[in-house]
Amino acid sequence: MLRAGTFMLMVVLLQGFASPSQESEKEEAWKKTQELMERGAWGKAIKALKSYKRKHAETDEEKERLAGLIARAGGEKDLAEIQKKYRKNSKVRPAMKKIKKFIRKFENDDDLRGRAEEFREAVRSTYVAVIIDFEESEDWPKDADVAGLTPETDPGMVRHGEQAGRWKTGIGSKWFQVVPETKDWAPYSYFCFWIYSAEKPGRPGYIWMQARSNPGDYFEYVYPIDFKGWKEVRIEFRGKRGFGTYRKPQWSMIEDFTFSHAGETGIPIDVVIDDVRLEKAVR
Ligand SMILES: [Ca+2]
Repeated sequence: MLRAGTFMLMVVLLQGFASPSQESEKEEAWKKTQELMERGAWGKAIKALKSYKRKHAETDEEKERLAGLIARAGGEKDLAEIQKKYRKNSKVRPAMKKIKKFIRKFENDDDLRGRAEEFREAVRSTYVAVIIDFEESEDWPKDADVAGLTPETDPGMVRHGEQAGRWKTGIGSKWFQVVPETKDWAPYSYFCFWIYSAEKPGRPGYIWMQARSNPGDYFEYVYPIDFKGWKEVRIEFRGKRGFGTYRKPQWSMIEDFTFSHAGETGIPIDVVIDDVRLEKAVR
């Protein structure tokens, strides 16, 4: 009785011992993986997650959950690398290109996408000055209604932020005027915006733009609307095909900026404009 009882006790102990040992190995591996993730050692964390998945994932659900974690850790690693590289070399163009691709890849991950967008805006703010972005938070031109300028909120019709400006002519006045926060345009090289035209007009419509320093002193540019779809306009404002000059305007003291449509052609336009900005020349 004693012997049998001792054996039974040993079996129980062994059984009991074997299972928690595997359990603890699994727990240990998970703990290590978590630590790596918390430390932001994403390269090592990905390896640990893959190994954990291979050795310890039993159910399909668990495998799927781990595959999701591996993909996400990959995103963390990529984002950290993009930011690190930018901090090191301050090269705007490659950073913006990479972050754009990243945002597309992780568009359904609110956290990763959100942080990537924050980084993109921080980089952007080093070389961009907003003239008007047509956001709810902004001061809209006082004469927006009369000019037929209304908020466009369809995400597919917005290039930056949450809103764009839909400009449908033929309602009242032919122009709207923006008073930009940035008055000194001298450090900038480009005047840029996005424009969408629903229809390719038979005869092109025109947008006439005027940057005024003093009353009567202004820069002007005429832009034809002879296309369908989106276009990004980039005008090098001191270039050969840049703004024309009337009297003696100064880039260092721009008071206001006016968009007019059609000029004398009288052709109505229906366009969406967004992300009107100045850009510095950057690497
Ligand atoms: Ca916008």
